[in-house]
Amino acid sequence: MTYENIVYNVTEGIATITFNRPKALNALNGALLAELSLALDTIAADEDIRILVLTGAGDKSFVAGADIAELATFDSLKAKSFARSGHDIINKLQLLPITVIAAVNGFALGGGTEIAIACDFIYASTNAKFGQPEINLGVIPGFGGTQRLSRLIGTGMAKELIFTGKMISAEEALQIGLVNKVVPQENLMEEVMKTAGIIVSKGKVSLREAKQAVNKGMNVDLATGCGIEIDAFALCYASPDAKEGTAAFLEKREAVFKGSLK
Ligand code: CO8
Repeated sequence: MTYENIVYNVTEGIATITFNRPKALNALNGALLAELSLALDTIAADEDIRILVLTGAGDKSFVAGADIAELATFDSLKAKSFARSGHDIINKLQLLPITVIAAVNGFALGGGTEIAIACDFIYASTNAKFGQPEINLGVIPGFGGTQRLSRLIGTGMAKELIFTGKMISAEEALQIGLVNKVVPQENLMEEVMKTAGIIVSKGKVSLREAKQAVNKGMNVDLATGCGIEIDAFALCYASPDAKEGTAAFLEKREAVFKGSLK
């Protein structure tokens, strides 16, 4: 399948998906979501891909939400199936065993914020704007915003954003812990790739286990979460990377991690 609504690239183990409907500020229509889903399947099946970066085409928008022209045609049943398929795709994104970084280069509204917060972390350009404006359309977030946003920034902040529908700047998003870093737009991909370059040299298994331990631990009590960590720590020793990492330290050399996820 050729992609028309996203651009998909892989360079040296780093995949990039660029949402590519700049005339509609990269709004998510059904065709784009189907392509995103397919690209995520391709990435999940390719062990050579170590990192995924998501960004938007153009200099104005990451993703300006679901396509409102499509939303306008929904009835209740269609809304449910659309929201469910959106959740399936965003869960697929969150469950990837590799690191996923959102490079938010402009508007990340509605489904745009919801995609970004399903990534492992977000870097934003100074012109980025975040928000859950669904309330202005007479609906609510439908791609996980009521759940992931409150887990990430707390219920009070999440409710204020969802109830008011207001947009916040990248600086405000930094202050509330929604994004990790804010940089001028021309430096955004360079900064993301710098961090990706550090992560790409680590072991695949330890990265997967660290990601899963944090993600699963978010939804359980502390004791259960610590149990998840104990199992994940032990599982790291199923990979040769644990031997390599410790030996490299003791031999005063750089570790070369070659462990496989399969
Ligand atoms: N859908 C469709 N088209 C869009 C969207 C969108 N979300 N956003 C922008 N566009 C289009 C505009 O219609 C316009 O098209 P045209 O040039 O043909 O008129 C073009 O993009 C440029 O937009 P503007 O002229 O409006 O650009 P501005 O710089 O003036 O404004 C904004 C930029 C502030 C981003 C403005 O476009 C805007 O408010 N967009 C809508 C943002 C929004 O409300 N997003 C949330 C959508 S709802 C959602 O995401 C829910 C997800 C889960 C749904 C599950 C439910 C079942």
